Amino acid sequence: MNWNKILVAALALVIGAGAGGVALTDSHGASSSPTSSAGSEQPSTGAAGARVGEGMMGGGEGMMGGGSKIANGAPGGLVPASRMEALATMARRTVEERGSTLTYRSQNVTLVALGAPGSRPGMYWQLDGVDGPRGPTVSVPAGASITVDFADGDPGHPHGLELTTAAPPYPRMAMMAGRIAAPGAFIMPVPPPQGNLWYAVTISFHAPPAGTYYVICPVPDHAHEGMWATLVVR
Ligand SMILES: [Cu+2]
Repeated sequence: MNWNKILVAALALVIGAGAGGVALTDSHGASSSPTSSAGSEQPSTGAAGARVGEGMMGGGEGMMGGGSKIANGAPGGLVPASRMEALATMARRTVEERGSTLTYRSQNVTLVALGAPGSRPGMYWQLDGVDGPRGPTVSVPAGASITVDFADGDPGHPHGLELTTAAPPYPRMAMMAGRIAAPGAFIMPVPPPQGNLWYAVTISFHAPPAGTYYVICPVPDHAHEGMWATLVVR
């Protein structure tokens, strides 16, 4: 299937039919297609999506349909902000934190990734309760099973997530740089919060081979403006 066309169409839906969608259509190319095996090993995201979303909006079955290899159930369920903040606090208590590096020793990694949840201005990730921009760095062991509990906590801005092979600095269309680093390591952008309810999506994937990867937001300009963090597989 034409992965890029589907992605661009879905992005346009989320972002609106404005300049962003047009620019994406103009700039996408065959070179940025993921490998044909992308998603073949990914676990059922329907069940995972329901973990955070608790089925409020049928978290696992998104606009792409249950059989999608890339969408991972976007858009996710609407979840109270307090619940996502509690998950982040819990994650921060269990991860080893040194400076802005968060180290997981276990093979089971649960990362809480919140899109610019309002505690500071600009485009940034908050991972396990630690704010970017351009950070923090998350370190996981090789072979880890990684679950990402994601939500957009940023009033007025859609956000998504991609684990990419492309290193910063990022162009405006960061999602067209590099490729998705592991099957399933992608979340289609979701709409901004509705009051105290945040759109949340959970994905699970296997850590890619040892190396350095980056967690970016695929919405145009966001990674360019600092919405990226580093994932080291050691
Ligand atoms: Cu974003």
